[in-house]
Parts: sequence; structure tokens; C-alpha cells
Amino acid sequence: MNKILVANRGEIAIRIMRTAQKMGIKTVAVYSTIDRNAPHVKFADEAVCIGEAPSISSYLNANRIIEMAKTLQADAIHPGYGFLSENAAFAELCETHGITFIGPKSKAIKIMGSKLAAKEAVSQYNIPLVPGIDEAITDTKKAKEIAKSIGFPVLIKASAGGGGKGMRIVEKENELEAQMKRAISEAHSAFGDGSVFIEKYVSSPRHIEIQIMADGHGNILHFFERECSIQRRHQKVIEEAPSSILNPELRKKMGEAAVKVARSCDYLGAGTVEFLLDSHHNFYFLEMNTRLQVEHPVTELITGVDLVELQIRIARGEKLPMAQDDLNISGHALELRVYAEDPLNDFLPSVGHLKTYKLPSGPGIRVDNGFEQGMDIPIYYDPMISKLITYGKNREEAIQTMIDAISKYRIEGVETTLDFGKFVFEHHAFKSGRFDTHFVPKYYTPESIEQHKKNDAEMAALIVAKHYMEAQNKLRLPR
Ligand code: MV4
Repeated sequence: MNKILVANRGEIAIRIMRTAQKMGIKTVAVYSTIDRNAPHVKFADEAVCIGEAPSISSYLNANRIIEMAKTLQADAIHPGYGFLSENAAFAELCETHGITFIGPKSKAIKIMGSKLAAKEAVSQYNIPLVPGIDEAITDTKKAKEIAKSIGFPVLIKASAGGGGKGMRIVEKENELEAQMKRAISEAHSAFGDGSVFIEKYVSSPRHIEIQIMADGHGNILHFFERECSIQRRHQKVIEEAPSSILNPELRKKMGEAAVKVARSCDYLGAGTVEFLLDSHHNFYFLEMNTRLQVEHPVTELITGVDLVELQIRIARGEKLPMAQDDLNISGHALELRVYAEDPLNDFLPSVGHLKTYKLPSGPGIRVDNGFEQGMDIPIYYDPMISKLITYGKNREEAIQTMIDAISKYRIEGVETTLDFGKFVFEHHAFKSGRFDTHFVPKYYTPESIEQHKKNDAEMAALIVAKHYMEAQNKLRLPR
């Protein structure tokens, strides 16, 4: 493999190119017209424009990207996350054109892209699933029977959904019919597939996911868990590894289950198996993400592996260079996604001009960044600007480093989720490790940040006043 085209933008494109460079592989960036001066373009050995700003004309333009890969003689494409990363047709198109897709085979993407096909695939592998049905249901009478047998509340999910899209909680039997009709019609218009199914609603779960890696020689490893319960509206904001709730025994069980999920779909490359963990420490398979995830750095920091390097090696046909017993957790890592969003205004995108943009640095701090001071943040794409990742020998140290690093970030021109992050990291529920997926709606109000800021401002004022008085006292020393 001599040259990799990275079919993405922002921090992840740079992250991937860094490892390619380290491995002596040339890199090609693709960009839309609005990104022509973006850091990922400057970072690459070669760069090529693939279309206008809207994703559909550029980063989602599969044919154009393949054409450019061929023209520039790239022998592999790394899709990053989002965009074409979980597009089975794109993976297939790469194969057809003799270009290595750095990811799983299209078959695995297809299976895991359908929640029902995923359940079907894992059904022979003794993986715990949430009580419910594993087939599409349209008959409301049958749905009622099933719901009654598993007990309310139940959750209606769209098979083609995922990441929380198309989910509906049903508390009582008399709401079921109306909710199902709505769910089916919504799934139709959102995904072009009206299949829905029913599961028992797990009321206060934690979201735990396991990183796996599979080579083409039958070896599958897991790289332990990431705790992703701190989300808002199904968008993760904070992730950590390891989870403070798992013990070695449960970790081993979940890791082994994740490996079996990967085996069930003949997986290749990096993948993530999502589980719900209920308050009794029962875990249930939810879905598998067939890509490198945004939050992969926390796993890299606690295991010391470069996951992108492993992806590339596997794509080259190499065997995984380690065994499960070689892998250990060392220390603790946290990630805060820094979005150009306004936490005081319902997290609406706050895109605009990055007037000031200075990143923190120091021991235990890693920033995966995609922007530079003076740039505009385009409205066309995800508003994540960078990821602040910290490492410590234990959780307390990682949290303290995080809080210090947040205060060293300097961003002017747009609102960001930095203050929101500070609120979470300083919250007693987060610090104690006792939280679940309801953390944000349960504890966060815009006032809580404003109060925080006020307290900080008052503290700053007190410090200044103290210094002032001390200075005054010195001045008043007897002459
Ligand atoms: C659930 C659930 C409770 N019970 N399934 C949301 C994202 C998608 N991957 C599945 N999700 C959930 N599925 C059952 N049977 C609760 C959620 C859920 C959730 C999961 C992970 C992280 C945050 C969440 C927030 C709300 C709901």
C-alpha cells in the first residue's frame, strides 16, 4: 500500500493521515470548494477538489472519489467516520475498482446497518439481547400481544434506524397502536424502510461499547470498553475508558460477547459493539458500528495501540500483531467533543469565524483538531471543531487534567461545548461515577452553566480584590 486517499475532512482526516505518514504511506486529501484552505488539505501530500460545499456534491460523491483515487493512483481509501464510512455500496464500488476499502466487507456493513438483520446474525451466538421480537411487525394486534408478554414500557425501533433515530417509548397498551402507526410511517419517510420491531424498554441504562479489531486470518480481539452514557439527544458529548462501572469479570464477558458479534458477520477491521447495561449489571447487545469511531482515542490512550495503524495493517492483509492476553488497560482517558454549538441556546450550531483559537497542550493532553485560528466553520458539515482528550494514571487525575485543559482553551468567535464539558466534569454524579444515559436531561440546565460562570467570575474578582488589598498594604508599609 503506497498511497491512501482519505475520503473525509476535519480532525479525523488529519488523524488518519498522521498514521499513514508514520507508516511511510503517501496521503491524498479530498475537499469541497469551501474547504480549499482547510488544515486537512494542507496536511496531505496531495489534495484534490471533489465538488461544491454540500456533502452530497462532495464528500458523499462516491463516483467522483473513486475516479480521483484512480487518477492519482491511490491503492486504498480510508472513509473515516460519517459520510461514506458505513455505505455498503461504496465499499463494494471500491472492491469493483480494485481499490482497498479500509474497513469491513460490504456484507458486514449491510447486516449491521439493519437492526433486524443484526439480531438475526447474532442469534446463533448466544449473545444477550433485550427481550423483544426479532422480526419486523406491522400487525398491531400481534404487537399488543408481544408488548403485553414482555411488559410495558416497550420501545418501538426502526430496523433501518440506529443511533436513536426512529425510537418511540410506549408506556401503556392503549398508546401502542397509534405509536406504531406513527413509527412505521416515520421509518418509511426517513429511511425508505418501514420495518419496526419492539423491545422491552430498559429504563436507566448505561451505554457501554466495546472496541474490536478483526484481521483476515480469523483473529478477533477486543480493546475493552468505552463508557458513552453522557449524551444529549443521542449525540455523544463525553466518553471515557475504562468505564467506572465494570469489573474485570464483566469486562471479560462483554469483550467476549463483542468478539462473537464480530464473528457472526465475518467482520474485518475496526468495529464497535454497543451494549446497554441495566442497573443490575445485565448487558444487552444493541448494535454494531462498522467504522472507526469519533471516540477511538480514549481506547488508544489506555491500551497504547494506534487503531488506525491496525486498520491499515489489516487492510494490507497482515495478521493482528498481538494476542488478547497482550492487551491491558493502563490508566484512564476522557474525551470531550468540542462542538461549535451554544449550550445556552439548546445546543444550536454556532458556526462562524474562529477569531481566536488556541489549543491547550501539556502532559496528559491530546487534542485531535481540524481547525485553525482565522478560519470560518462551514455550515454544511458536523459542527465538531476538535476533540479534547486527557489521560491520567487514574480517573481523578484524568478529570483534573481535563478541567485544567478546558480552562486553557481559548476560543472566540463561536460558542462551544467547552463550558458544558466543565459543568459535567465538575458534577458530583459524574465524579462519583454514578450516572446513566439520563445524565444530561436530569442535571443540565443552561442556568447551571451560567451559575458556574458567575461563581468563577466572583472567585476571580475576589482574587483580584485580595491582590489589590495586599498591594495596598505593601504600599502603606511605613516609609
Ligand atoms: C434502548 C434503550 C432502552 N431500552 N433500547 C439509543 C441509541 C440506540 N443505539 C439505542 N438507544 C437506546 N436503546 C432499549 N430496549 C435506550 C436507548 C437510549 C440510549 C442508549 C444509549 C445512549 C443513550 C441513550 C439515550 C436514550 C435512549
